[in-house]
Amino acid sequence: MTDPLSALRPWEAPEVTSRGRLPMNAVDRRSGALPLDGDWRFQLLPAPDAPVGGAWSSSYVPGVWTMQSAGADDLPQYTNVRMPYTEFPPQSPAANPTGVYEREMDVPDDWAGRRIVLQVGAAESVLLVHVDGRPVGISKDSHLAAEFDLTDVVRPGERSVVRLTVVKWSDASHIEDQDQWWHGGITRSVLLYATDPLYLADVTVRAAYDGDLRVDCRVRDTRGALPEGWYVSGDLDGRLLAQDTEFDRVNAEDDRVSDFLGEARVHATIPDVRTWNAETPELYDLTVRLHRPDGTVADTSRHRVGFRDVEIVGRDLLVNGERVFIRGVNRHDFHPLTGRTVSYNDMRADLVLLKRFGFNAIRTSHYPNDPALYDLADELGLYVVDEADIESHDHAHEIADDPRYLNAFVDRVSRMVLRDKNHPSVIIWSLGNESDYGANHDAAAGWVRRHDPTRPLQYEGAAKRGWADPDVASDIACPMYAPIEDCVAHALSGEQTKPLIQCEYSHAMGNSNGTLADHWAAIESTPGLQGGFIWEFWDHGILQRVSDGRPAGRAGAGLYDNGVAAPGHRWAYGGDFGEPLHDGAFIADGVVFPDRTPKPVLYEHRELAAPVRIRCYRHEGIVLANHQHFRGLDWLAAGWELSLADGRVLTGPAELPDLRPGETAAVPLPFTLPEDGGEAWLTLRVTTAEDEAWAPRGTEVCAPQVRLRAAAVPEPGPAVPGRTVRVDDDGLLVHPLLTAAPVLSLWRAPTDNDELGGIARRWRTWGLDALVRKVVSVRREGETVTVLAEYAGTAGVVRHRQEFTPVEGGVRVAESAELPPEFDDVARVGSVFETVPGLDLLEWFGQGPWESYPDRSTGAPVGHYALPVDELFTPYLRPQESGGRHGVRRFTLSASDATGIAVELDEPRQVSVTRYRAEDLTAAAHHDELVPRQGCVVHLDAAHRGLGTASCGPDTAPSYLVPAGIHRWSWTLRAL
Ligand code: IPT
Repeated sequence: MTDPLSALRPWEAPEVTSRGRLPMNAVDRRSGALPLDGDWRFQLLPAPDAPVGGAWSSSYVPGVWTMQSAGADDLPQYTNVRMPYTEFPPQSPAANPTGVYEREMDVPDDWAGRRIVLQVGAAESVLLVHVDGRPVGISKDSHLAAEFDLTDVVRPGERSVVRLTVVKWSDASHIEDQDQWWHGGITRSVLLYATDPLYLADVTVRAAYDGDLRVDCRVRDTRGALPEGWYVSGDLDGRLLAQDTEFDRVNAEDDRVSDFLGEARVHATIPDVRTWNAETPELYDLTVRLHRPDGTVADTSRHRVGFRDVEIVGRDLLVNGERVFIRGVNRHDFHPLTGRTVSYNDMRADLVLLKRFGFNAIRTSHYPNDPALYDLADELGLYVVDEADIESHDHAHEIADDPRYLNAFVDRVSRMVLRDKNHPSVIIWSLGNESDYGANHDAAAGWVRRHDPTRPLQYEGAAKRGWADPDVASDIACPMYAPIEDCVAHALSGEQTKPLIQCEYSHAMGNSNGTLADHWAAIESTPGLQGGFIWEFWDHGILQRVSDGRPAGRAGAGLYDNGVAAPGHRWAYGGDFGEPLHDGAFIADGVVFPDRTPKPVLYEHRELAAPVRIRCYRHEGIVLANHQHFRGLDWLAAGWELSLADGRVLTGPAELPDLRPGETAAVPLPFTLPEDGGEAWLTLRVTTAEDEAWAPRGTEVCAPQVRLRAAAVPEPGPAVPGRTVRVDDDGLLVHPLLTAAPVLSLWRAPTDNDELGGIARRWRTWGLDALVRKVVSVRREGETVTVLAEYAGTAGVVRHRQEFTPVEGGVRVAESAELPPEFDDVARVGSVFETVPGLDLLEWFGQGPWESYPDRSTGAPVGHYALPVDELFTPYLRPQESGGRHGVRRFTLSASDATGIAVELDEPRQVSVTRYRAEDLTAAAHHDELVPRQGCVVHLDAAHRGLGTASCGPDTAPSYLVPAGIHRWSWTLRAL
C-alpha cells in the first residue's frame, strides 16, 4: 500500500507547505520535555519513493547525514547562486537522497490524559512524520520547528516508533538557495512534550519603552469548547499583572469571538522601568499562567521581557527614540564539525565574541537562526534583523510571482514572526534574501504589517526603482555592497525617504575589509546613513580528513587551534568533497576562522566601534568623547600608555570623565611629555571596569590613540669612509645574514579580492608575477655602489635603482623604481630579501600587533611590539598575501642568542616577515600545502595596494592604489 504522505509527492508540490502541522507559537516547551536527541536508526535512500528495507546504520540527531559516516557518499556540496541541479522549480532531481530516521520513544505513563506533541527542531528540506507506521504529517521550512499532535497516536506508558523521513531536494530547495553548503538531515533537537488539554496556544508580549506591558494569550482546549471560568494570570519579576477586564468585556460582547479560541490579556505599567537596548539589555522575568476554572494552573509560559520601542521617524531608525548606529554582521548557523547544528555554548561564544569586538547587531542571514540565539541576543544585547528562510536566487524572477509559491512565502515569514515576536532583540523583520521582488513578497509583507505593527520590515530586493522606492516590502533602504560614495550621494540627494542600513557590506573573504574605516567615517558624518551588516561572521570551512577526504565530523573535536587545522586535516571549501559543481573558496568569507578564531579585521572593527574616542587638543591635552547611545562611561576603566620612538613606554592610570552619550570633554594630559624621545603616541587602553555578561572585568574594549609629537626627519648618517659594500656580478648585495639579496618586488600572492575582482588577472597579463631581472650597470663612486637593473614584464619594463652606502654598523640602501604608465595599478613596489634560518623573533616599532594594511589600519595602534615570526602570518583558508604590518618605522629580526638584523626605514612603510615567498602562497590552494621556509621572507614596501572588497563589492579607494611613475624609498640594514 502506498504511504499517503508520499503519495502527495510533497517534494515537488510547492503549494503543500505542511500537513498536520500545528500552528507556530512563542510558547517555549523545552523545559519538562522528553529529549529525543541521540543515535537514531538510519537509512539513506536514493530517492524519496525508493523502498525502505536495506540495512540500518545509525545517525546522530541533531545532525546532517552529509557530515556523518551514515551519509556514505552524500557529502557536502557548496554552491552560491547556482542550484546544484538543472531541474526547474518546482522539480527536483531523480537522484534525491532521502534519510529515514527511526527510534523508539517511551511515552511516560503520567502523561495519560494530556495533550502530547512531537517537536522537530529543524529538518531540511521536507520532513515526513510517521508514528508506529501511521502517517502523522509533513513540514517544510528548513530552519523552523515543526510540531505534530500525537495525542491520538501514542499511548502513555507504552513504547512507540517514530520515523522521520527527510527528503533532501524539493520544491522548497528552490527557495532555500542560500550561499552555503548543501546538507540533508535534522539540524535541531527533536523532543516530545505534554500539556494539559487546556493549554496556552500562544503568548504575545508587547513591552514598550514607557513601561507599558501587554501580554496577549491565546488559549485552546483539545476537548473542544473552553470550560467556563478559565483565566490567565501573570507576574513580572514577582509583581502581579492585572487582568484586562475591558478586553474581556469587549470579547464577551463580540459574537464573532468563538468559544473555541480563548483570548485574554494581562497588563501593567511598570514605573521607573529599566529599558532594554543593546548597550544595557535589561530584562524582566515574565511568567504567564493559565488557570482552570477552579484556579489550579493548567499551563505556564516563561518569557524574558525587554522594554523598548523601535520606530522610523523621517529617515532615521530609532531605538527608544535614539538614532542608533547599526554595527552589524551577517551570521549563519554554522559549525565546522556538524555543518549546521550549533549548541547553546557555541552560540554564546559567537555572541560574546561579537560584543567584545564592538558589534551591536546581527542579521540572521538568511533564515531564522536557532531559537537560543535570540535568547542570547536579548541577554547580551544585540539588535537582530530576523530573516525569513526565503532565497530563490537562481530562479528568483520566476518564483517571486509564482502563485504556487505564494503560500510558502507567507508561511515562512509568518512562522518566523510568530516564533520570535517576543524578543526585544528583534528590531526588524526581513522577508528573505536575493529573491527578486514580486507579489509573493507583498503578500508576506501584508501579513507581517497586520500581525506585528511594532517593528519595521526590510527586504533588500524591494528597491527595484531605487532606495527611495515606496514599495510595501521595505521600510529601510538596505542595499548590499553599495559603494560609500553612492550611499553618501543618496543621503545628500534630498530624495532619501528611508534609513539607509546596508544589509551586507564589506565582504570578509580572505584578507579583506579594506576601507571599513572610510565606510564608518561616512556613516558617522552623514545624516541618513546608519550602518550596516558586514558579510559575514563565519568562514564556513568544514574540518576534513585529508586521508579519505571525508568530513571529520564530531570526531574532529579539538583538531584545530588558532584558526589552523591539525596535521592530516584541513578546512574544506567548495570543491574539496569532489563536487563537480561548486563555487570554491567563496564560502570562506567571514571575520572569524571556522573555529571562531578572530581575523585581524575584528580589531579594526573594534576600534571603529569604540565607545570612547580621543583626539588631540592644542598639544595640552586631549578631547575625549562618549560614542555610545545609552551608556555613560562608568562601566569602563582606562589606563594611558605613552610610546616614544626611542623605545620608552610610559604607563599610568587614567580617569575617565563622567560623560553622557554624545558628550565630549577636554582633559589635560595625565603626564608631562618628555622633551626627548622623538615621535610620541598616546594610547588609551579602555577596559571593562566590572564583569559584563560578555566580558570579565579588565577585558580591553578599545585602544584609541593620538599622536602627541611627530617624528623628526631621519638622518641617514654619514658614509663610513674607506669601506665599501659587497655587491656581486649581478649587482646583488652580498650579506652574511641574507640568503637572498634585496630585489624589486611588484607582486603579492593575490588576495581573494585581487583574484575575484579581476585585479590579479591584469597583473598576470602584464607579467608582474614573473618579471625577468636584468642588471644594466654596477657603478662605484666613492663608498657608494649603484646598481641599475631592469625588470621586464610582458607589457612593460620597470627600471630599478639601488644605491648601497656603508654606514655605521651596516649598509644604507636607497632605492627607486620607475613604473611605466602601463603598470598603473600594481600590488606593491618595494624590496624583498630572505634571511638565514634562526631569526625567529620580530620586534618592531610601528602599527600592530595584528596584521594591518593601508586601507585596514585604524585598529592597529603604533607601538613597540614583539612576535615570533611564525605568529605573524594569518592562515586565510586559501593562501594569499597576509601577515603585513602597516606603518613600520624600524624592526629587528633576531635569533635566541640575540644575533640578527636591524632595519630602519626612511618613513613608516608596509612590512611583512613570513616563511613564504609570494609564489609559494600563490601556488597553494590550502594552508596545509604550504611548506614553511627556514629563513624569513622580508618585504619592505614603498607602497602597498589597499585590500578593498572586490571579491564582492567595491574595490579599494583610489587613494590606496599603487600608481605608475617613480617610487622612492630607503632603509638601513645593520647586523645586531
Ligand atoms: C550576497 C548574498 O546575499 C550572500 O548570501 C552572499 O552570497 C554574498 O552575496 C557574497 O558572499 S548576493 C551577491 C550576488 C551580491
